[in-house]
Amino acid sequence: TPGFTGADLANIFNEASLLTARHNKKKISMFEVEDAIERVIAGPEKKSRIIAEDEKKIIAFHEAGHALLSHILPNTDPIHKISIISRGKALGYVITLPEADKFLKTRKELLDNITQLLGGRVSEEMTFDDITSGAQNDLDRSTKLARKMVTEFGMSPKIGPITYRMDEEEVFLGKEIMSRPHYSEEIASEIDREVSRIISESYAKAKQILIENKDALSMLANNLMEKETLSRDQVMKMLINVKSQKKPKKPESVVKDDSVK
Ligand code: NHX
Ligand code: ZN
Repeated sequence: TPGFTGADLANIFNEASLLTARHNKKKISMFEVEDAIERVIAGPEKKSRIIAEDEKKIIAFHEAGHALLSHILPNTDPIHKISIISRGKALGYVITLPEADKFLKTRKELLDNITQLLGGRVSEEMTFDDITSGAQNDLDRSTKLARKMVTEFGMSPKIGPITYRMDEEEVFLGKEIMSRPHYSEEIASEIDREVSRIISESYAKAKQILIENKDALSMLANNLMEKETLSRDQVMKMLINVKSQKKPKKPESVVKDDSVK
């Protein structure tokens, strides 16, 4: 659970103990902990939601799009699980988890993250003659990331290493609704154009990769329709012939013991 806070972990074990009691068991096992982790990340499972076969196909292709990009792109976290069983607000989801605690995100990681988020919509667009409202959360998250890269992380070559944020105090007081931003209309348009450029370039990249791997996309989606959830190992086996752009993993680095002087 790298990246989780202490509160997340407390929440997970609270959920796990409730699930254990519900299963009439006396000891929490990894089964309950796994389930609790997913509940905390994505909300409770909603098995009662009945999904028609044609929608199930859309959901499967959408999730397969995200998953295939996570597998291929060089700077994304590895896949933990893919599911088309509803959880919380989502009809389907891909969980990716970092391999270790990380405090920084590089420009390449942010761009690949945006590309992966757009992969669900791209897969829908490629596969069906239409697109759905379901991608709204993905679009929201990718747009927010792109805007942060431009206005907070100084990662747009056009805008440069400058931040364009609302005053912390004004945001805190909820005044940003009325107050004007502290920059000109020209800058505002330039920011909007940069955000739009990042999104359209990432979308094109996602599309190119998924078109090049159309067969793997269908294979993954069909497997998902059949099995409904796929674990990391199952995904790895299925995509063994799909070349990933990730660097091969280095052997475990030796942890230095700072208690030894
Ligand atoms: C609805 N939900 O609202 C239905 C129930 C495109 C296959 N009519 O992107 O489930 O359409 O990769 C947090 C998390 C809204 C807040 C997810 C707010 C999802 C989820 C809309 C899959 N998986 N979309 C996804 C999805 C939807 C939604 C959210 C949220 C779909 C997509 C929700
Ligand atoms: Zn999605």
